[in-house]
This record gives sequence, structure tokens and C-alpha cells, in this order.
Amino acid sequence: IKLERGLKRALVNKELELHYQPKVVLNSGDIYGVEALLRWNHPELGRIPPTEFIPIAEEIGMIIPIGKWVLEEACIQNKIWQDLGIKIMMNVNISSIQFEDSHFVDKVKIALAASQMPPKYLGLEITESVMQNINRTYAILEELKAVGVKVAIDDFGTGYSSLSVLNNLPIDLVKIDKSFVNEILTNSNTASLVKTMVQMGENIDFDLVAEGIEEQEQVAFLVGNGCKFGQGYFFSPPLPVSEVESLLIGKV
Ligand code: G
Ligand code: G
Ligand code: NA
Ligand code: MN
Repeated sequence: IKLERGLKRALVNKELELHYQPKVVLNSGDIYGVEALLRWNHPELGRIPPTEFIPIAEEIGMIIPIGKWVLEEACIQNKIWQDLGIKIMMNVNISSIQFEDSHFVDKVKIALAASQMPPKYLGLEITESVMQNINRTYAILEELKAVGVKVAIDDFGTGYSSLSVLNNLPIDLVKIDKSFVNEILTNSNTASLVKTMVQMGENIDFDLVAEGIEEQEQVAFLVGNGCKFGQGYFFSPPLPVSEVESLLIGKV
């Protein structure tokens, strides 16, 4: 109850903040983008993890205005970097509740127009849970494609969607969930699964991003099996804007 009321104030009180985790080209370590991750600095309780407050925000509907703020803020930040010569992708997590909002595509367009950020640098990370209504999902993805933004399936393999879904939807990118990456060196079934996903990506033309990379040996396995992109603590944790900017200025 306390968090519920707090969330309603969090936006106006400017308690929300975005951190950014670098996304890298695995064989060079070059940063080609970042993922925006929401942080809530509660005035009394301190930092509350998104795994705690996002489900509440979804339940009480606050994820709609909060998600709109995240999109707008991320686009403004990307445009600031573009103007500094840092031309990188900006990925934003989209809750399935936002995706189901009938004004979702309009909100994406508004965030792009207001920031003047070039659409091709914006990536939207959606989860398999949006695929419950496949016809509607297809229509929205086509609209987003027309806008010029990229779409990624996040946490792939943790939901219930079948592989055929990837073949039929206009998806640019699939993120290999960190629970798989965590096991690639120790579980041969998981290793085969990841190899299969990379091959599928080559066959039906989407890129793969491995998430949750924590060790050099995981990088070597992924590169060796054709996975080009990744993110994880091995490269960098999510960082506040000033810290990630120092990294970007050094590396891009
Ligand atoms: O940053 P971690 O940083 O702890 O994020 C935990 C979870 O919260 C992840 O599943 C992530 O996708 C989700 N998350 C983080 N930021 C956002 C956001 O802006 N919107 C939505 N919908 N989910 C987010
Ligand atoms: O659901 P989503 O994939 O958006 O969640 C990203 C979550 O993973 C965030 O909580 C982020 O902080 C976390 N994360 C990023 N890199 C790593 C990593 O290398 N290891 C682990 N365990 N978590 C990570
Ligand atoms: Na994500
Ligand atoms: Mn994920």
C-alpha cells in the first residue's frame, strides 16, 4: 500500500531515474548501444528494485505514465548523445500492459518527435507475454516497423511462445535470457539450445544479444558459436548517465 501511494507521487516528485547498461559487440568489446533500466529512489525507503515496483506499477496502471516517461527520457538522452557524436542504440523495456495500450504506437511517435531522435536508434524490448494475441501483436509490430524503430524479444526462452512465432513476426533481435547464459559452460543441453538459437537467427534473419554475461569464458563460447552481441556485468553493470557517458566518450 505504501509503495502504491509512493509510485503515484514518484513521477511528479522526480524520484525516477534511468540507468544505462552498455551493449557490446562481443568480438571487439565496442559499445554499440545501451539498455535503459529504471531506478526508483524512494525518499524514505531508498532505492527500490524494479522487480519489486514494476509489478505494482502494472497492477495499478501507473506503468502507463511511467513507461511514457521512460520512453521520453531515453529518447531525449539518446538525442543528447547523438549531438555529442555518440551514435548508439537506445533500448527501452516495454511492459506488456504498455504494449496493449491502444495509444502505444502514438506514444512512441511522440517521444521520437519531441526529442528529434532518429527512429532507427530506438529499440523496444518486449517479452513473449505480448504474444497472447498474435494477430494484434503482428499488426502493432508492422506499425512500429513503419515508424522505423527496432523490436527485440526479451528474456527469450523463459516464456511459452513457440519458435515458429519468431518466423512469423517482424522481429529484429532476440535476447538470450541470462538464465541460459548463466549455464552455457556447465550444462550441455543449455549450450546446445543456445547454439540452436544462434542458427535460427541466421536462418530467419534476426540478430542475437546474449544477456547476463559475467565471465570471459562465456564470451568465448558465444563468439565461437556465432553470437555477435551481448551485455552483462563482465562488460559493465547498468550505470547512471554521467558514468556511462564517460565510458561512451572513451569507447565510441
Ligand atoms: O535492472 P534490473 O535492473 O534490476 O531490472 C529488473 C527488471 O525490471 C528487468 O526485468 C527489466 O526488464 C525490468 N525493467 C527495468 N526497467 C524497466 C522499464 O523501464 N520498464 C519496464 N517495463 N521494465 C523495466
Ligand atoms: O528482464 P531484463 O532482461 O530487462 O533484465 C535485465 C536485468 O538483468 C536487470 O536487472 C539488470 O540489472 C540485470 N543484469 C544485467 N547484467 C547482468 C549480469 O551480468 N548478471 C546478472 N545476474 N544480472 C544482470
Ligand atoms: Na530488457
Ligand atoms: Mn532480458
